[in-house]
Amino acid sequence: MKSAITLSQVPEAAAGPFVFHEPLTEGFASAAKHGYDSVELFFPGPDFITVDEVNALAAEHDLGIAAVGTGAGMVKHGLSLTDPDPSIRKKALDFILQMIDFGGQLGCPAILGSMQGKWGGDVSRGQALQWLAEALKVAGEAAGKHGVAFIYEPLNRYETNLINHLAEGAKYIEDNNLENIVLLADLFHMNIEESDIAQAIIDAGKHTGHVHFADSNRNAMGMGHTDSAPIIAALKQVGYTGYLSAEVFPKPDAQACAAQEIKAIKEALA
Ligand code: LER
Ligand code: MN
Repeated sequence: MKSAITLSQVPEAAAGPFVFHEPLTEGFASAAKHGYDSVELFFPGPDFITVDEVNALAAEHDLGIAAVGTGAGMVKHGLSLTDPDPSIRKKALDFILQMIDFGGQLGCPAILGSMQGKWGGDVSRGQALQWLAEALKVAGEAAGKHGVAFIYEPLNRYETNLINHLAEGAKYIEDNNLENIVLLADLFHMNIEESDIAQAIIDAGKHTGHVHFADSNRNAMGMGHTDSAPIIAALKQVGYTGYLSAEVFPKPDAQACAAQEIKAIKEALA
């Protein structure tokens, strides 16, 4: 398993669970200084910066790119894949496909979190899940052209009412024959929803493709009450070799958070 840390450039997400919000040159330098293997990028959209510029920063600091988020499509542009308005759903999918291409050119997957939306009002749960599956089919194919997967993230109940558990996500992928879609095990969401985080990872088996390594309070691991040992054992048991990514609040400050998280990752993997 490899370490990653989040760099956000989205002003609307200034209070979100991302460690470094300063200009990218500083964020990359800080990630490298703390000894991370890679960065996870949260950008306003696919045109924020060129692929060449990101590759140059990665090469300069000897960092990989773990993944790119798509959440700005929701927090900045109000787009979701399950919006009742078909034109919004189309814009949402277009945004995601552009982020898949952006990430794909960097050799990394894109993540679907908040842009999955919610069901309610005129939209039934079944209808929303059908729209989501149709979009995931297209996204999985588009990602496959770049030789990467597309990452779907079950969220806690306060952020979506679609899929809140890893096992539900695994069943949804299988029932809908979704190819090239992997699940994101965000330990913060799982702490709220799962009865046993490690067992949930074991039950989801091969489907986990990315991990947000957050403690129970969404601070750096070691600052809450999640026991990471059985979770790491479960990830090893299912053959997970991907990233443990610091999608956490920058508390008490970004530098101390980054230091605590890499210490926790190293200890957990030792
Ligand atoms: C995104 O990775 C996530 O975990 C969400 O909680 C952001 O809204
Ligand atoms: Mn997450």
